[in-house]
Amino acid sequence: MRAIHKALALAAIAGAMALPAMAGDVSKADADKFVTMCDKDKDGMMSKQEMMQMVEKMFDKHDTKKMGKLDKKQAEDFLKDLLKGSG
Ligand SMILES: [Ca+2]
Repeated sequence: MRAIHKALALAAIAGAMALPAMAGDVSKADADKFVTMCDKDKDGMMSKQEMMQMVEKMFDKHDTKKMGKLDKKQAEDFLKDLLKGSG
């Protein structure tokens, strides 16, 4: 189940990055911000583990009913939050 959860989160990220309507133009600055946000060990790079931890934290923040899932509105806010780079 854990692996499926991570795969879904990865898919959400990939979708957020790929969807122009959601992401607009993902600029270098956006990428820099995203990497910096995820980069817990400050090596200047975003590992898969670092990204997943950040995504899980963000997911949990929007999973206000603690159901382990997001409805469409929550998912929208989740994606916006991810791309905004706050967390
Ligand atoms: Ca890192």
